[in-house]
Amino acid sequence: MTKTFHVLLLISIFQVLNVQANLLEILQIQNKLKKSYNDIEKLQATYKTKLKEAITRENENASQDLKSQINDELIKCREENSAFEVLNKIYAEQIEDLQRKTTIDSDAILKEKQLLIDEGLETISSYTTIINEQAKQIELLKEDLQVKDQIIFHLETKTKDITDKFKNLEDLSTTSITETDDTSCLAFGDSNDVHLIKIDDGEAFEVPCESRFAGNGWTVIQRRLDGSVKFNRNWLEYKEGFGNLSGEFFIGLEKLHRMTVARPHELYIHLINFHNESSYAHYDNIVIDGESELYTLRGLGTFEGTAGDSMRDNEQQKFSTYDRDNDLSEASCAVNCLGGWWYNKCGSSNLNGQYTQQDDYYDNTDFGIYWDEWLGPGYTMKAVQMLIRPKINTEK
Ligand SMILES: [Ca+2]
Repeated sequence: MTKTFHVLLLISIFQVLNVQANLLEILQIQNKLKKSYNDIEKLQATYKTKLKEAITRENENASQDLKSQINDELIKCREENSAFEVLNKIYAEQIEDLQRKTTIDSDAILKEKQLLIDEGLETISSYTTIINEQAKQIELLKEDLQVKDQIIFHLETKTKDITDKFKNLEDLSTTSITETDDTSCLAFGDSNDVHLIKIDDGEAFEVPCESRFAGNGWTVIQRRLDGSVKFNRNWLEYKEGFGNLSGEFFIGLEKLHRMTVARPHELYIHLINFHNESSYAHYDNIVIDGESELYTLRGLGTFEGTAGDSMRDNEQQKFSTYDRDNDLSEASCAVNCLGGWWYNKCGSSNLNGQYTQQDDYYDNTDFGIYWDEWLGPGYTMKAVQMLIRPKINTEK
């Protein structure tokens, strides 16, 4: 029994000792754990700091990224912007180009329109000329008709006169008396021959009649054709007339006076230049005074025609020749202009001037056959005819 006890005791003591050892070990472990915990805390703190740092760095990185992103965006924007600028430039150039084109186009269109308008105006003008010409022809035809009526009337009167004369002759049984009733070329109708006319109690005289320019019944009072007759003549020659009735001549101031005083007369001047172009001047009431008035061109009446009114400043002027200076110039126009005319100072016409054989323009000279209003001063005419005719309209 005691042995067992001892054994048991021993075992118990051993067991207590063993527990004590275990407790020690636990304590040691507990210390170790405590230490570990601290370490962990430290580590945690370190990690926290590191984490913070890491987060900050992360943020910086993010902002870096953002910056670079923004930079990228900016670069993109700039690139787009410059692309837009390029496009803008192109568009601006295109707009400018279009504007220029539009201007050019509208200019061209305007020019074309203007051209059309000009052409239209020209056409209208040519039609107007044709219409005027036709109106003139109609007027001339009317005048012709009037002339013919007059001739018929004249012939009827003549027939009656002849009948009467025959009766008288039978009664008187005397020889015939030569007598003319023909007071103007109107009596000879459509004639271009030389006829004898008796305009008043004075002597009958021969005149060339002319029906080719402006109807029937005109008497030629002056004619220039070829320079075959000299026109620079003295007072007496201009008074009496000179030249050849079938060629160049001047009828004479005295006859001109007698004719225009016996009945109202119109004057028709026909001009031809060296290009064979013609024009005319028509005055509806020409009157020439007698010698006591120095054959003053008392009146011309109203002008009408294509040649211009170059004789207007001769109206109311006396006739002058190289030996009779009746003009208003200090010099002698007749001497300077080489002809006889109703010179003023000296005027714009010189139809009795010196004949030239060519189409010459004599600048600053006075002596040619000129009619300033038609071709300008100094141009000489190839041919001229001055015609007069009793006014038909006043013969009522
Ligand atoms: Ca003078």
